[in-house]
Amino acid sequence: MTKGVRLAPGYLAGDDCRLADLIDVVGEQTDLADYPHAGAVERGVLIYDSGRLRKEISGADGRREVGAELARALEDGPGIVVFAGAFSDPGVVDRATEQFEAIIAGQRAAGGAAGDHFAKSGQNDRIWNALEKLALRAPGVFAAYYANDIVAAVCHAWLGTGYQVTSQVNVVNPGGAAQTAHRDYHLGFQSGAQAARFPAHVHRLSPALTLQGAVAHTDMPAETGPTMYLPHSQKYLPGYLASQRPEFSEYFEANHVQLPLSQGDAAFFNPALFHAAGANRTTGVHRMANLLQVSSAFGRAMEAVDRASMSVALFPALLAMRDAGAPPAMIANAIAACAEGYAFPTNLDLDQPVDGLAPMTQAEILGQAVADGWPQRRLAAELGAWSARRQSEPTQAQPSPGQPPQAQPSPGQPPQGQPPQSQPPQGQPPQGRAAS
Ligand SMILES: O=C(O)CCC(=O)C(=O)O
Ligand SMILES: [Fe+2]
Repeated sequence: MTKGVRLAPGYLAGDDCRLADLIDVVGEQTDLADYPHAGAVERGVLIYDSGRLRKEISGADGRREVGAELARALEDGPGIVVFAGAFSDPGVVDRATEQFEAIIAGQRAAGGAAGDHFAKSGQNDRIWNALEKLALRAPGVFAAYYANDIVAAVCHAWLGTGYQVTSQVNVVNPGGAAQTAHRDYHLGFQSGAQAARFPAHVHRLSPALTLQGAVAHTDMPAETGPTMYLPHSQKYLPGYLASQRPEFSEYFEANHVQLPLSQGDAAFFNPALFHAAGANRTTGVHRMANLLQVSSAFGRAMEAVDRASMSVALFPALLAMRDAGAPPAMIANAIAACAEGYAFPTNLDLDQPVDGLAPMTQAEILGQAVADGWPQRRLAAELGAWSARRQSEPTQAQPSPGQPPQAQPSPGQPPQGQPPQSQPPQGQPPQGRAAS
Protein backbone atom coordinates (compact mmCIF):
# COMPACT_ATOMS: atom_id res chain seq x y z
CA MET A 1 0.00 0.00 0.00
CA THR A 2 2.76 2.42 -0.86
CA LYS A 3 2.47 4.99 -3.56
CA GLY A 4 4.60 7.62 -5.16
CA VAL A 5 7.15 5.37 -6.82
CA ARG A 6 8.04 5.71 -10.45
CA LEU A 7 11.68 4.92 -9.97
CA ALA A 8 14.10 2.26 -11.09
CA PRO A 9 13.13 -0.91 -9.26
CA GLY A 10 15.24 -1.89 -6.33
CA TYR A 11 16.39 1.49 -5.08
CA LEU A 12 14.86 4.87 -4.33
CA ALA A 13 16.51 8.18 -5.19
CA GLY A 14 16.02 11.55 -3.53
CA ASP A 15 15.83 13.40 -6.83
CA ASP A 16 12.83 11.33 -7.85
CA CYS A 17 10.74 12.41 -4.83
CA ARG A 18 7.77 14.43 -6.02
CA LEU A 19 5.66 16.48 -3.69
CA ALA A 20 2.58 15.80 -5.84
CA ASP A 21 2.93 12.10 -5.01
CA LEU A 22 2.95 12.79 -1.28
CA ILE A 23 -0.04 15.10 -1.66
CA ASP A 24 -1.87 12.32 -3.46
CA VAL A 25 -1.09 9.88 -0.63
CA VAL A 26 -2.09 12.18 2.22
CA GLY A 27 -5.30 13.18 0.45
CA GLU A 28 -6.88 9.97 1.72
CA GLN A 29 -9.61 10.50 4.30
CA THR A 30 -9.84 8.59 7.57
CA ASP A 31 -13.31 7.08 7.77
CA LEU A 32 -14.52 6.33 11.31
CA ALA A 33 -16.76 3.55 9.94
CA ASP A 34 -13.62 1.56 9.05
CA TYR A 35 -12.53 1.53 12.70
CA PRO A 36 -15.37 0.19 14.85
CA HIS A 37 -13.42 0.40 18.11
CA ALA A 38 -12.49 4.07 17.64
CA GLY A 39 -14.56 6.81 19.24
CA ALA A 40 -13.83 9.69 16.86
CA VAL A 41 -11.74 11.03 14.02
CA GLU A 42 -10.20 14.43 14.61
CA ARG A 43 -8.34 16.07 11.74
CA GLY A 44 -7.72 12.64 10.24
CA VAL A 45 -6.43 11.11 13.50
CA LEU A 46 -8.22 8.20 15.16
CA ILE A 47 -9.14 8.78 18.80
CA TYR A 48 -9.73 5.81 21.07
CA ASP A 49 -11.41 6.08 24.44
CA SER A 50 -9.12 4.11 26.74
CA GLY A 51 -11.86 3.25 29.23
CA ARG A 52 -13.93 1.63 26.51
CA LEU A 53 -10.89 -0.05 24.97
CA ARG A 54 -9.87 -1.57 28.30
CA LYS A 55 -13.17 -3.44 28.42
CA GLU A 56 -12.83 -4.51 24.79
CA ILE A 57 -9.34 -5.94 25.25
CA SER A 58 -10.11 -7.74 28.49
CA GLY A 59 -10.69 -11.05 26.68
CA ALA A 60 -8.36 -12.78 24.21
CA ASP A 61 -10.73 -12.43 21.24
CA GLY A 62 -11.34 -8.75 21.84
CA ARG A 63 -7.66 -8.16 22.26
CA ARG A 64 -6.88 -9.72 18.90
CA GLU A 65 -9.70 -7.86 17.18
CA VAL A 66 -8.65 -4.51 18.61
CA GLY A 67 -4.99 -5.32 17.87
CA ALA A 68 -5.81 -6.04 14.24
CA GLU A 69 -7.68 -2.74 13.96
CA LEU A 70 -4.81 -0.78 15.51
CA ALA A 71 -2.25 -2.41 13.21
CA ARG A 72 -4.44 -1.58 10.18
CA ALA A 73 -4.76 2.02 11.36
CA LEU A 74 -1.00 2.30 11.76
CA GLU A 75 -0.14 0.67 8.45
CA ASP A 76 -2.89 1.45 5.93
CA GLY A 77 -4.88 4.10 7.78
CA PRO A 78 -3.79 7.47 9.14
CA GLY A 79 -0.64 6.01 10.74
CA ILE A 80 -1.48 7.59 14.09
CA VAL A 81 -3.85 6.72 16.91
CA VAL A 82 -4.49 8.65 20.10
CA PHE A 83 -5.55 6.88 23.30
CA ALA A 84 -7.42 9.40 25.40
CA GLY A 85 -6.88 8.65 29.08
CA ALA A 86 -4.31 5.90 28.43
CA PHE A 87 -3.07 6.50 31.98
CA SER A 88 -6.24 6.63 34.00
CA ASP A 89 -4.49 7.39 37.29
CA PRO A 90 -2.85 10.82 37.05
CA GLY A 91 -0.78 9.98 40.12
CA VAL A 92 1.15 7.36 38.15
CA VAL A 93 2.12 9.95 35.55
CA ASP A 94 2.86 12.60 38.20
CA ARG A 95 5.21 10.32 40.06
CA ALA A 96 7.13 9.58 36.88
CA THR A 97 7.16 13.30 36.05
CA GLU A 98 8.72 14.04 39.45
CA GLN A 99 11.48 11.57 38.71
CA PHE A 100 12.05 12.99 35.24
CA GLU A 101 12.22 16.50 36.64
CA ALA A 102 14.79 15.38 39.20
CA ILE A 103 16.86 13.72 36.45
CA ILE A 104 16.73 16.92 34.37
CA ALA A 105 17.75 19.01 37.39
CA GLY A 106 20.67 16.62 37.88
CA GLN A 107 21.68 16.89 34.23
CA ARG A 108 21.63 20.65 34.44
CA ALA A 109 23.60 20.71 37.68
CA ALA A 110 26.15 18.37 36.13
CA GLY A 111 27.03 21.01 33.59
CA GLY A 112 24.44 21.86 31.05
CA ALA A 113 21.74 19.87 29.41
CA ALA A 114 22.69 16.77 27.49
CA GLY A 115 23.19 17.28 23.79
CA ASP A 116 20.34 16.40 21.50
CA HIS A 117 20.05 15.26 17.93
CA PHE A 118 17.12 17.43 17.38
CA ALA A 119 17.37 20.59 19.42
CA LYS A 120 19.58 23.57 19.89
CA SER A 121 21.00 23.68 23.38
CA GLY A 122 18.59 25.16 25.90
CA GLN A 123 15.45 24.92 23.77
CA ASN A 124 14.57 21.58 25.23
CA ASP A 125 15.60 19.09 27.87
CA ARG A 126 16.11 15.55 26.70
CA ILE A 127 16.52 12.51 28.92
CA TRP A 128 18.24 9.81 26.92
CA ASN A 129 17.52 6.31 28.17
CA ALA A 130 14.84 7.56 30.53
CA LEU A 131 13.68 3.94 30.74
CA GLU A 132 16.72 2.67 32.62
CA LYS A 133 17.13 5.85 34.64
CA LEU A 134 13.54 5.56 35.90
CA ALA A 135 13.80 1.82 36.64
CA LEU A 136 16.99 2.23 38.67
CA ARG A 137 15.97 5.24 40.71
CA ALA A 138 12.28 4.49 41.23
CA PRO A 139 11.39 0.84 40.50
CA GLY A 140 7.93 1.16 42.06
CA VAL A 141 7.09 4.13 39.85
CA PHE A 142 8.44 2.26 36.82
CA ALA A 143 6.36 -0.83 37.59
CA ALA A 144 3.13 1.14 37.96
CA TYR A 145 3.83 3.18 34.82
CA TYR A 146 4.80 0.34 32.49
CA ALA A 147 2.09 -1.98 33.78
CA ASN A 148 -0.15 0.06 31.48
CA ASP A 149 -2.39 -2.23 29.44
CA ILE A 150 -3.08 0.23 26.61
CA VAL A 151 0.65 0.68 25.97
CA ALA A 152 1.15 -3.09 26.02
CA ALA A 153 -1.82 -3.65 23.71
CA VAL A 154 -0.58 -1.29 21.00
CA CYS A 155 2.99 -2.63 21.28
CA HIS A 156 1.70 -6.17 20.79
CA ALA A 157 -0.56 -5.02 17.98
CA TRP A 158 2.30 -3.56 15.95
CA LEU A 159 5.32 -5.63 16.98
CA GLY A 160 4.06 -8.95 18.34
CA THR A 161 5.70 -10.40 21.43
CA GLY A 162 9.24 -9.96 22.71
CA TYR A 163 9.36 -6.24 22.00
CA GLN A 164 11.95 -4.01 23.67
CA VAL A 165 10.89 -0.67 25.14
CA THR A 166 13.14 2.39 25.25
CA SER A 167 12.09 5.86 26.30
CA GLN A 168 13.45 9.35 25.78
CA VAL A 169 11.79 12.23 27.59
CA ASN A 170 11.48 15.46 25.62
CA VAL A 171 10.64 18.70 27.39
CA VAL A 172 10.07 21.63 25.05
CA ASN A 173 10.78 24.68 27.16
CA PRO A 174 8.86 27.97 26.89
CA GLY A 175 9.79 29.69 23.62
CA GLY A 176 11.26 26.48 22.17
CA ALA A 177 11.03 26.32 18.37
CA ALA A 178 9.36 23.52 16.42
CA GLN A 179 11.32 20.66 14.92
CA THR A 180 11.29 20.22 11.18
CA ALA A 181 9.39 17.30 9.71
CA HIS A 182 11.07 13.95 10.04
CA ARG A 183 10.55 10.23 10.28
CA ASP A 184 11.99 8.20 13.14
CA TYR A 185 14.35 5.31 13.77
CA HIS A 186 15.63 3.25 11.94
CA LEU A 187 15.87 4.88 8.53
CA GLY A 188 14.80 8.23 9.95
CA PHE A 189 18.14 8.32 11.75
CA GLN A 190 20.05 8.22 8.48
CA SER A 191 20.84 11.15 6.24
CA GLY A 192 19.06 11.09 2.87
CA ALA A 193 22.29 9.90 1.22
CA GLN A 194 22.73 7.07 3.73
CA ALA A 195 19.09 6.04 3.48
CA ALA A 196 19.35 5.90 -0.33
CA ARG A 197 21.96 3.15 0.00
CA PHE A 198 19.35 0.81 1.44
CA PRO A 199 17.22 -1.02 -1.13
CA ALA A 200 13.56 -0.09 -1.54
CA HIS A 201 12.28 -3.14 0.30
CA VAL A 202 14.23 -2.04 3.41
CA HIS A 203 12.40 1.29 3.24
CA ARG A 204 9.20 -0.75 3.40
CA LEU A 205 10.54 -2.88 6.24
CA SER A 206 11.94 -0.17 8.51
CA PRO A 207 8.58 0.95 9.94
CA ALA A 208 7.73 -2.63 10.98
CA LEU A 209 10.80 -2.72 13.21
CA THR A 210 9.73 -0.03 15.68
CA LEU A 211 6.68 1.67 17.13
CA GLN A 212 6.79 5.27 18.23
CA GLY A 213 4.70 6.69 21.07
CA ALA A 214 4.37 9.82 23.17
CA VAL A 215 2.80 9.97 26.62
CA ALA A 216 1.68 13.46 27.64
CA HIS A 217 3.09 14.25 31.10
CA THR A 218 1.62 17.74 31.07
CA ASP A 219 -1.57 19.00 29.51
CA MET A 220 -0.62 19.97 25.98
CA PRO A 221 -2.92 22.60 24.51
CA ALA A 222 -1.87 23.84 21.06
CA GLU A 223 0.23 26.74 22.39
CA THR A 224 2.53 24.37 24.29
CA GLY A 225 3.58 22.59 21.09
CA PRO A 226 2.07 19.12 21.00
CA THR A 227 3.54 16.89 18.31
CA MET A 228 2.61 17.82 14.72
CA TYR A 229 1.64 15.04 12.30
CA LEU A 230 0.83 14.50 8.64
CA PRO A 231 -1.73 11.67 8.70
CA HIS A 232 -1.31 8.96 6.03
CA SER A 233 2.22 10.12 5.14
CA GLN A 234 3.72 6.80 6.30
CA LYS A 235 2.43 5.33 3.03
CA TYR A 236 4.68 7.50 0.88
CA LEU A 237 7.49 5.04 0.14
CA PRO A 238 10.35 7.48 -0.62
CA GLY A 239 9.50 9.50 2.49
CA TYR A 240 12.81 8.74 4.25
CA LEU A 241 14.53 10.52 1.36
CA ALA A 242 11.91 13.23 0.97
CA SER A 243 11.33 14.44 4.51
CA GLN A 244 14.58 16.44 4.61
CA ARG A 245 13.92 18.17 1.26
CA PRO A 246 12.77 21.79 1.50
CA GLU A 247 9.55 21.51 -0.51
CA PHE A 248 8.41 18.61 1.67
CA SER A 249 9.29 20.47 4.89
CA GLU A 250 7.35 23.48 3.67
CA TYR A 251 4.37 21.34 2.79
CA PHE A 252 4.50 19.80 6.26
CA GLU A 253 4.64 23.21 7.92
CA ALA A 254 1.55 24.34 6.04
CA ASN A 255 -0.52 21.15 6.28
CA HIS A 256 0.30 19.31 9.51
CA VAL A 257 -2.29 18.61 12.16
CA GLN A 258 -1.70 19.14 15.83
CA LEU A 259 -3.99 17.65 18.44
CA PRO A 260 -4.16 19.01 21.96
CA LEU A 261 -3.53 16.29 24.51
CA SER A 262 -4.38 16.02 28.18
CA GLN A 263 -2.00 14.66 30.74
CA GLY A 264 -2.13 10.86 30.57
CA ASP A 265 -3.16 10.71 26.91
CA ALA A 266 -0.87 8.73 24.63
CA ALA A 267 -0.32 8.96 20.88
CA PHE A 268 1.20 6.05 18.99
CA PHE A 269 2.32 6.33 15.42
CA ASN A 270 4.02 4.53 12.60
CA PRO A 271 7.68 5.65 12.70
CA ALA A 272 7.44 6.48 8.99
CA LEU A 273 4.78 9.12 9.66
CA PHE A 274 6.02 12.66 8.99
CA HIS A 275 5.96 14.41 12.35
CA ALA A 276 7.78 16.94 14.53
CA ALA A 277 7.57 18.45 18.02
CA GLY A 278 5.61 21.69 17.95
CA ALA A 279 6.71 25.17 19.03
CA ASN A 280 6.08 26.09 22.65
CA ARG A 281 4.62 29.59 22.50
CA THR A 282 3.94 29.84 26.22
CA THR A 283 6.12 31.75 28.63
CA GLY A 284 5.84 29.34 31.51
CA VAL A 285 4.79 25.80 30.51
CA HIS A 286 7.48 23.13 30.26
CA ARG A 287 5.81 20.75 27.85
CA MET A 288 6.85 17.20 28.74
CA ALA A 289 6.33 14.10 26.62
CA ASN A 290 7.77 10.67 27.34
CA LEU A 291 8.67 9.40 23.89
CA LEU A 292 8.42 5.64 23.72
CA GLN A 293 10.43 3.92 21.05
CA VAL A 294 9.61 0.25 21.03
CA SER A 295 11.62 -2.21 18.95
CA SER A 296 10.69 -5.49 17.35
CA ALA A 297 12.29 -8.57 18.85
CA PHE A 298 13.76 -9.23 15.41
CA GLY A 299 16.32 -6.43 15.25
CA ARG A 300 19.14 -8.70 16.40
CA ALA A 301 21.45 -11.37 15.03
CA MET A 302 21.14 -15.00 16.06
CA GLU A 303 24.63 -15.28 17.51
CA ALA A 304 26.56 -13.14 19.96
CA VAL A 305 29.84 -12.16 18.28
CA ASP A 306 32.79 -10.32 19.82
CA ARG A 307 33.42 -8.00 16.89
CA ALA A 308 35.89 -5.70 18.65
CA SER A 309 38.26 -8.58 19.41
CA MET A 310 37.83 -9.79 15.85
CA SER A 311 38.64 -6.31 14.54
CA VAL A 312 41.84 -6.07 16.55
CA ALA A 313 42.88 -9.55 15.44
CA LEU A 314 42.10 -8.87 11.78
CA PHE A 315 43.80 -5.50 11.65
CA PRO A 316 47.33 -6.68 10.69
CA ALA A 317 45.86 -8.79 7.90
CA LEU A 318 43.94 -5.79 6.59
CA LEU A 319 47.08 -3.64 6.67
CA ALA A 320 48.90 -6.36 4.77
CA MET A 321 46.13 -6.40 2.16
CA ARG A 322 46.37 -2.67 1.83
CA ASP A 323 50.15 -2.75 1.50
CA ALA A 324 49.86 -5.47 -1.15
CA GLY A 325 47.69 -3.11 -3.19
CA ALA A 326 44.27 -4.66 -2.59
CA PRO A 327 41.43 -2.42 -3.81
CA PRO A 328 39.83 -0.42 -0.95
CA ALA A 329 36.44 -1.98 -1.80
CA MET A 330 37.79 -5.44 -1.00
CA ILE A 331 39.19 -4.24 2.32
CA ALA A 332 35.81 -2.62 3.03
CA ASN A 333 34.09 -5.95 2.34
CA ALA A 334 36.28 -7.70 4.87
CA ILE A 335 35.63 -4.93 7.42
CA ALA A 336 31.87 -5.21 6.85
CA ALA A 337 32.02 -8.93 7.64
CA CYS A 338 34.01 -8.32 10.80
CA ALA A 339 33.16 -5.05 12.53
CA GLU A 340 29.83 -3.64 13.78
CA GLY A 341 28.55 -1.39 11.01
CA TYR A 342 25.58 0.13 12.82
CA ALA A 343 25.75 2.87 15.40
CA PHE A 344 22.90 1.67 17.58
CA PRO A 345 22.07 0.76 20.30
CA THR A 346 24.27 3.21 22.15
CA ASN A 347 24.36 5.54 25.15
CA LEU A 348 23.27 8.90 23.74
CA ASP A 349 24.43 10.76 26.83
CA LEU A 350 28.01 9.79 25.95
CA ASP A 351 28.06 8.71 22.33
CA GLN A 352 26.51 11.58 20.50
CA PRO A 353 26.72 11.96 16.75
CA VAL A 354 29.18 14.65 15.76
CA ASP A 355 27.97 15.60 12.31
CA GLY A 356 24.98 13.54 11.44
CA LEU A 357 22.21 11.62 13.09
CA ALA A 358 24.22 8.53 14.02
CA PRO A 359 27.41 8.21 16.09
CA MET A 360 30.57 6.56 14.73
CA THR A 361 30.50 2.83 14.08
CA GLN A 362 33.13 0.20 14.86
CA ALA A 363 33.51 -0.39 11.12
CA GLU A 364 34.26 3.30 10.56
CA ILE A 365 36.94 3.22 13.27
CA LEU A 366 38.52 0.11 11.79
CA GLY A 367 38.35 1.61 8.30
CA GLN A 368 40.08 4.76 9.53
CA ALA A 369 42.72 2.69 11.33
CA VAL A 370 43.54 0.82 8.13
CA ALA A 371 43.52 3.94 5.97
CA ASP A 372 45.77 5.87 8.35
CA GLY A 373 47.94 2.93 9.41
CA TRP A 374 47.38 3.23 13.16
CA PRO A 375 49.43 1.16 15.58
CA GLN A 376 47.41 -1.88 16.66
CA ARG A 377 47.36 -0.76 20.28
CA ARG A 378 45.71 2.52 19.25
CA LEU A 379 42.99 0.60 17.46
CA ALA A 380 42.49 -1.58 20.55
CA ALA A 381 42.23 1.50 22.75
CA GLU A 382 39.81 3.30 20.42
CA LEU A 383 37.59 0.25 20.12
CA GLY A 384 37.70 -0.20 23.89
CA ALA A 385 36.64 3.40 24.39
CA TRP A 386 33.93 2.97 21.73
CA SER A 387 32.54 -0.03 23.61
CA ALA A 388 32.76 1.77 26.94
CA ARG A 389 30.84 4.85 25.85
CA ARG A 390 28.02 2.73 24.49
CA GLN A 391 27.29 1.09 27.84
CA SER A 392 24.30 2.45 29.68
CA GLU A 393 26.29 2.35 32.93
CA PRO A 394 29.83 3.22 31.87
CA THR A 395 32.60 1.98 34.11
CA GLN A 396 35.36 4.17 35.42
CA ALA A 397 38.92 3.45 34.31
CA GLN A 398 40.29 4.35 30.91
CA PRO A 399 41.83 1.43 29.01
CA SER A 400 45.54 2.02 28.78
CA PRO A 401 46.47 2.76 25.19
CA GLY A 402 49.90 1.38 26.00
CA GLN A 403 48.63 -2.09 26.72
CA PRO A 404 48.94 -4.72 24.03
CA PRO A 405 45.62 -5.84 22.58
CA GLN A 406 45.74 -9.20 24.35
CA ALA A 407 45.66 -7.34 27.66
CA GLN A 408 42.54 -5.44 26.71
CA PRO A 409 39.38 -6.60 28.36
CA SER A 410 37.17 -8.48 26.00
CA PRO A 411 35.24 -5.85 24.08
CA GLY A 412 32.18 -8.00 24.58
CA GLN A 413 32.66 -7.08 28.21
CA PRO A 414 33.70 -3.52 27.59
CA PRO A 415 36.90 -2.21 29.10
CA GLN A 416 36.83 0.08 32.04
CA GLY A 417 36.77 3.45 30.41
CA GLN A 418 35.93 7.07 30.57
CA PRO A 419 34.63 8.55 27.39
CA PRO A 420 37.59 9.51 25.24
CA GLN A 421 38.80 13.05 24.71
CA SER A 422 37.22 13.02 21.29
CA GLN A 423 33.75 13.03 22.87
CA PRO A 424 31.64 16.03 21.93
CA PRO A 425 31.12 18.08 25.05
CA GLN A 426 27.83 17.66 26.83
CA GLY A 427 25.37 20.28 25.79
CA GLN A 428 26.85 20.72 22.35
CA PRO A 429 24.22 19.51 19.96
CA PRO A 430 25.53 17.49 17.08
CA GLN A 431 24.63 18.87 13.69
CA GLY A 432 21.64 16.94 12.61
CA ARG A 433 17.97 17.35 12.40
CA ALA A 434 16.53 20.75 13.11
CA ALA A 435 15.78 21.93 16.55
CA SER A 436 12.80 21.46 18.74
O1 LIG B 1 8.43 15.73 21.51
C1 LIG B 1 7.72 15.53 20.52
O2 LIG B 1 6.60 16.00 20.38
C2 LIG B 1 8.24 14.68 19.39
C3 LIG B 1 9.73 14.66 19.31
C4 LIG B 1 10.23 13.84 18.19
O3 LIG B 1 9.54 13.50 17.29
C5 LIG B 1 11.63 13.42 18.19
O4 LIG B 1 12.44 13.94 18.97
O5 LIG B 1 11.98 12.54 17.36
FE1 LIG C 1 10.47 12.02 16.02
